[in-house]
Amino acid sequence: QFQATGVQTCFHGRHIEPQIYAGLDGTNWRLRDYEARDGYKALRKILGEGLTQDQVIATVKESALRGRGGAGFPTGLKWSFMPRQFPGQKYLVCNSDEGEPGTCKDRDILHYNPHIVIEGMIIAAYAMGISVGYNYIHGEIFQTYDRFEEALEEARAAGYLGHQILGSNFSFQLHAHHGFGAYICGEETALLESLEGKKGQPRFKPPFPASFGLYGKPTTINNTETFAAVPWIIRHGGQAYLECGKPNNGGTKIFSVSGDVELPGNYEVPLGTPFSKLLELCGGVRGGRRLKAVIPGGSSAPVLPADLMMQCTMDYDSIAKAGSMLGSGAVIVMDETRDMVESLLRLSYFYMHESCGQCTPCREGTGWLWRVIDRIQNGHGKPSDIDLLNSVADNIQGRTICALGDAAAMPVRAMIKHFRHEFEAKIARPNLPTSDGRVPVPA
Ligand code: L3W
Ligand code: SF4
Repeated sequence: QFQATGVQTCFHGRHIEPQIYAGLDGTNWRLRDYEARDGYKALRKILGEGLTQDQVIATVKESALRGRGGAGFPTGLKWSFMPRQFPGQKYLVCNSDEGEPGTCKDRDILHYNPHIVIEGMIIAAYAMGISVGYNYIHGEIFQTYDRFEEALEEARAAGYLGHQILGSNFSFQLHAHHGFGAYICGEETALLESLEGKKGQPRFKPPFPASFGLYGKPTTINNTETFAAVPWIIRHGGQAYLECGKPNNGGTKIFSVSGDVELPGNYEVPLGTPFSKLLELCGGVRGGRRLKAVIPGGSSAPVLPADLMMQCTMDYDSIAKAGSMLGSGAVIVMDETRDMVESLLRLSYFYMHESCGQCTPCREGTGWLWRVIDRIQNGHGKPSDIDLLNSVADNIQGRTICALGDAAAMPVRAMIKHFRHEFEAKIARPNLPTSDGRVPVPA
């Protein structure tokens, strides 16, 4: 059902062209098609005009591009962390291990427009003086992986990748690496461990990958969509990109809209677009029902009730102010028929299943959360269970090696904060039918 939808949006009184999805129909992904859409012109501009590393990084800083993988960290700032005069090997890594429930944008970028990621990575490597890069692609997408390998071959054959790119003194080797489908390998340090051939478990941070990354060497890791934004920024300038969005939130963003909407799909719109406008683009709530709640940034982001969400614009600052996160941009829409306890049960199962088991609060706590929610959902809940859930969440959040622990705890606290009455109702009337019509049999 999902379509790559480059939405042309009138915003701030101006038309904003989609920058990543423009003109894509699923067949025009090859090098010649990409070149016809101004592909590799940004790289040619840099090499032809002899732009310095500092100039490229300054342009990216000016654009206010923020990491599209979930954290929203300023990209230009991250690039400036890379030590210039480091005597050994430095690495560039693209995190295409998209696994966040609700998120399906990176696989579509790679599938519909692989060269835009390759060009973005070449420019990043140039800016940071890096000669080797990897794209770590989620293990459950096979056709897309093969297509990316083909695109790499095309770029090598055309002289965009490899030794002395386009006759310059700049060389960059880029390789694809297929993961194995574990959610935790999308965490940047687990990804590095996996890339090194080890079990994919997160490392303590600091040290950050910028100083101790792949094989212990300085490494810059960015999300697929982040790299895909770079060629447009270089061609049009940092200021133009910034102006597409809003201050501190430059450019367009791809939102994977799923759940109870008429037209689920990937929508590229300017950051700062009102949520109501995005909902309208998706055909509105399915079946003309009323909106109940939205998870605005992938399953790790706290849920927001409809009235709060309708006041938000789709950007990092507005969603954070409302008490959630823009995250990776997966917008999960829930209509009035959704059972919030049941939805939380599904989410908590995911985090229990995907915990790498390295730290006790996450390994044990995610299982506790799931079991307590399961008993409430299935008619065995006790009045004290709601406080127990909050207490377990408190004992996970901020006490683990990586953000998966927080991601498991935050949705629980938010669901209870906004929909406590639904938990209380299930506990008070344990034989309330579930959404599939089943009547739980209490103990
Ligand atoms: C050097 C410093 N580098 C921070 C770097 C750091 C990283 C980036 C952001 O989690 C979130 C998480 C998920 N010196 C630095 C520094 N850095 N300080 O900046 O770091 P951080 O720790 O804020 O975030 P993170 O560990 O990258 C990402 C949320 O995203 N999320 C995840 C979605 C999952 C996908 C997917 O499936 N692919 O996108 C969704 O909301 O919960 O909070 O590079 O090294 N002083
Ligand atoms: Fe592993 Fe969970 Fe600890 Fe992250 S928080 S390192 S997933 S056990």
